[in-house]
Amino acid sequence: ALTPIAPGAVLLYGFARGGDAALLQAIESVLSQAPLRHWQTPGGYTMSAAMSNCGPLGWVSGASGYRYAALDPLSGQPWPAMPACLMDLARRAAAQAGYANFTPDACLINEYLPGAKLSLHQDKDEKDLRAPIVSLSLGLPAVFLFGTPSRKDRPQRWRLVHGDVVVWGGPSRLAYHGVAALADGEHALLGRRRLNLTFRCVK
Ligand code: MD3
Ligand code: FE
Repeated sequence: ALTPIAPGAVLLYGFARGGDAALLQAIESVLSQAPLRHWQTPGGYTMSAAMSNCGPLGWVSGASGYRYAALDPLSGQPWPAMPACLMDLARRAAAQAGYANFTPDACLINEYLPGAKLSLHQDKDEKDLRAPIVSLSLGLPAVFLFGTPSRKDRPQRWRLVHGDVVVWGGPSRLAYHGVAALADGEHALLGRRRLNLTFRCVK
C-alpha cells in the first residue's frame, strides 16, 4: 500500500518484508567490515543509536561537527560497498514514490536498542535537496516523530514496523524528524533491536 503521510512523503507499508532475510544478511556483512559505533555529538554527548555506513560516502560525527566522509575514521578504509540488494530496494521504492533514477551515494545504518532514540533534527548536509531520502525500517517497531520545516511545529507520531519503507522528498525533505525511545520487545529475525537504513544523495 502507498500511503501519503505528508506532502512529499510516502509510506510503502511492508515494502521490504518479502526479502528481509537477504537484506539482513547483506547488512550484517557490511557491519562485519564497518562495525556499529556510537558517535559523539559536536556538543560532547554520546548518541544512543549506534551507526555505520555503506556506499561511497558515510555520515560521521565528532567534536568538529557532522560531515560525510569517504573513509571510515575507525579503520581508515573506504566504507563497504553498498550491497546490490539494498541499492535495488532503494531505487524501486523511490521509483514507486515518483522519483525515477534515484542513485544514492550514501547509506547510513542506525541501530536502536531498547531506550535508544534520535532527537528532532533536519538532514540538510546533502548537496542536492531535490533528491529524496529513502528509509528502511527493520526489527522492533518505532514511533517516528515527524514535524515540519519549522522547529516550533509539534511533530506528528507515526508507527514504523519491520519492512516499512518511507520516501521523503519535496516539501518533506527539510522537515524536522526524530525517533522516540525504543520500546523493549523481541523481533523474530532481529531480536531486541531496530535497524534503520537511510539512502541519500550527498554529492
Ligand atoms: C524526514 N533516521 O538517520 S528514518 C537519520 O529511524 C534519521 O533512524 C531515523 O533521521 C531513523 O537521519 C529516521 C526516516 C527519515 C530519514 C530522513 C529524513 C525521515 C526524514 C529526512 C527528511 C525528512
Ligand atoms: Fe534524519
